[in-house]
Amino acid sequence: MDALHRGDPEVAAIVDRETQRQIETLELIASENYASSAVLGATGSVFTNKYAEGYPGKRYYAGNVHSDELETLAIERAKQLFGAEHANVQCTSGAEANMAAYLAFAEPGDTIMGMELTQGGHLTHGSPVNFSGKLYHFVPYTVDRESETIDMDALRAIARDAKPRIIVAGATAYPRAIDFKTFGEIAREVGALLMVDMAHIAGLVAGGVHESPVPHAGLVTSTTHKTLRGPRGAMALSTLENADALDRAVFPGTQGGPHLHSIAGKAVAFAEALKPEFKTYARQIVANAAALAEGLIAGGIRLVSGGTDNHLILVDCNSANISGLKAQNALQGAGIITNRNTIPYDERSAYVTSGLRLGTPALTSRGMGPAEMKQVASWIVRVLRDPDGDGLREAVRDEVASFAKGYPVPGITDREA
Ligand code: DSN
Repeated sequence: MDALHRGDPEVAAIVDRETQRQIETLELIASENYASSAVLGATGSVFTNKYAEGYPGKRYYAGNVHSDELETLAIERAKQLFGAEHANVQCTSGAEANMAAYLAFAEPGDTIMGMELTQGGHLTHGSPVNFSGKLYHFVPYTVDRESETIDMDALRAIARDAKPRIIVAGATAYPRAIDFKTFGEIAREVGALLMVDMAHIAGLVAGGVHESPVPHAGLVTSTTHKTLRGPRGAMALSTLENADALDRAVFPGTQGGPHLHSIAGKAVAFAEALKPEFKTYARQIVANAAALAEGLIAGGIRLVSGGTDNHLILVDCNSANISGLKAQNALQGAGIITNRNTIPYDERSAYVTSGLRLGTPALTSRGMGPAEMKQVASWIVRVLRDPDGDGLREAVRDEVASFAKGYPVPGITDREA
């Protein structure tokens, strides 16, 4: 029996139930993944005990000799992985990384361009209910109604007109490749800083299957727990020119003591992503998304933009005559975990939505390939076509559970006791 079970059986029992859920269900939330045992081990290490305000070599507390070693290692690995001149690995979340970015490079009230949340952007890209939309003058850009992709000519016209201080590229529900080179050209033309939030695709960038934003952007923010398979947390990369402003905006600008335990997990994840196997993993995520998309289309389901170039798919639930909310809940009943999402120009509310977002990073981490994606697509189509079907969800849930148990879960079924 481990220390948690001995010390707090009540919490241990909840953790055990969650562990079982993660084993028995199919995790298709595009932003979730399974961290390795090594990442979990580092994240659960004694670094959770330490305060270390400041940066390596310039701390405000004593006892940081090993914190300095750890953070320096994480920084060097992040720079190597993404070919960046500078890395800040202290950001505790993607939202805080973005907050630091705006604090560093804009004044309250300044104009910033970002992709509208309901079209695939992020809360911190200017949503009126978020600090970003309250403190800064965000000018949104959208996708084209027909192609449902970003129209770079339209974006250029908005940028020329708005003359933003910052242009934010990056999305949470955009199934297509993002043209960072053209974003960079537009930003230079209008005198803006290009900031890329690559949280969703960081693992694809690290694995070489999505264009890197680093050569085109003055600043890149990212979470570390999505396609990158690290611990829950974030980071920011920048040019040398922007390094000091970024670091000051992270600490002391927006954060206090860094989460060193999370930085330990990030260092491990960066090393894992530097291995050749990670390139194979990233390629497999994309191939799996394409196979899942094919299976859904074959089942008569419409996908936003007609398909995918990356790790995610946005299903138009109108093609199954249900809402995103209903689709998400019916699939959950069948052991298939997804999240509802608005689709571009959605006529339903952001709570109900007409879309369903699916992603393949977590299933790929379990070793599944295109054949398994075809099976998953057929379950999804069955449930979407008959979400209230008598006994259908229960029957699919049993099939899913016995199928899922055949695939190891990194960090769970391979963890040493
Ligand atoms: N919650 C994240 C996602 O699911 O995309 C974004 O912060």
